Amino acid sequence: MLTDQQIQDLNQPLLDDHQFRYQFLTELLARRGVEAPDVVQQLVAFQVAIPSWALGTGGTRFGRYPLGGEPRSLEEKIQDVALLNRLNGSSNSISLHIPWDIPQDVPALQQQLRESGLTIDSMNSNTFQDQKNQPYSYKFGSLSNTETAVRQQAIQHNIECVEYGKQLGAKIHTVWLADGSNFPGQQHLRRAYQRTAESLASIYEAMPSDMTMLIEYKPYEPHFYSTVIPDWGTSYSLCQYLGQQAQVLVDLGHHLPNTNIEQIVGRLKHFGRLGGFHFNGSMYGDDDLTTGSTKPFQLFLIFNELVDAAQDQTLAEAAVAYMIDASHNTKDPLEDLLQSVESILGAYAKALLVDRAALHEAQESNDVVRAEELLRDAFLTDVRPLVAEAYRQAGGALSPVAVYRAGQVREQLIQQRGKLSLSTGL
Ligand code: PSV
Ligand code: MN
Repeated sequence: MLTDQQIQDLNQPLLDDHQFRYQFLTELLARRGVEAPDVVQQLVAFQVAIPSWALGTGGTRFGRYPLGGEPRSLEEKIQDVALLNRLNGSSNSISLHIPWDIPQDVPALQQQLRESGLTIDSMNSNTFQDQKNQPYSYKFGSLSNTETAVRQQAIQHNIECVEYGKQLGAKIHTVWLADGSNFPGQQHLRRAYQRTAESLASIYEAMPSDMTMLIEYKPYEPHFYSTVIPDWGTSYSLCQYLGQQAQVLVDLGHHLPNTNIEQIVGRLKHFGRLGGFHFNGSMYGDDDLTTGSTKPFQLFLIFNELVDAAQDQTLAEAAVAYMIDASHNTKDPLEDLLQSVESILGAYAKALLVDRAALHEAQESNDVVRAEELLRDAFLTDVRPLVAEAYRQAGGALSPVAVYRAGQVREQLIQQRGKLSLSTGL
């Protein structure tokens, strides 16, 4: 499957054009006082984790149209992420969802990860589905359930994930709760929150001191009247209750239309509570579209906040774990993931071009037009040569999707794994 040499060979016909465009942009940016190689270096260092559940074809409740060659095991999922990482050099870790990805042979898995140059990013618990042979149902909630036994089962499941995480070297345990209600009066809203906080505290206590708990929020789905953790404020309050090892996770698709997500990012950075990010594209809700496909300007504004905070000496340095969280119903999942990473790197590159000193001056003097133009100027710059150069310097493909297609990867995967192979996930 696509050797490094093949990737380099497939780069050859694109190299001349790339060098011309990169050189031109380098000169253009130098006139503005921006060193292109510095930006490229930051792009090379930027890594976004791939979730194990995004490697197969996703579906909706109406149907699923698998395209074949999906990974049939955790080992094959790791192979797919390793391939993505060889193509773009930007995806050096994988997130696992338990029980979809229960490791069977931990030492063998560790070896495979080492050989592939990958690490485990986060462990994700699943109390949004009932599993076979599970004594209690999550129909009426998990960590917030009215029944102690159900809550205990959900807590135990989370602690099991923490244990797998410890074995595999994961430093993050992510909790997304589907808990909520469908009808007014169904759930006592305050008591459901209180039970959730107490359950989370039991999980928090089981974490080692170098592990972070990320608490993800989402306004609706699967419940349509109330969700126990619907917004960043609720996640933030739970983090405050739990302690320093708890952080808020922002999933781009988990906001109602027109929510100012960049402002949420700024607030959480201010409080030192932004711990993680799930990237995807959204038009209406949790749509799972390719990152940057519908609202590229919003993605840029989010990165603008992240870069601004990273460069602010008054803020404590705090790592943010970046991950893609999408389901691919229409496209080849691997192509979709390559496109997503490219959009993310592009938005990051543009945010790095913003003249922060000038922006600060414009903001302080209330020069609205100048401030907006400074952002537009960065956003409208074609940064694709910078992203391609970052891929090249990381030993990857100048155009990952083109090389993936030219190397006939999907065809080979179908041949190896079959037309009907199915991956675990949603
Ligand atoms: C829920 O919609 C979510 O965003 C959570 O991160 C889950 O872990 C993931 O999607 C997969 O269901
Ligand atoms: Mn998510």
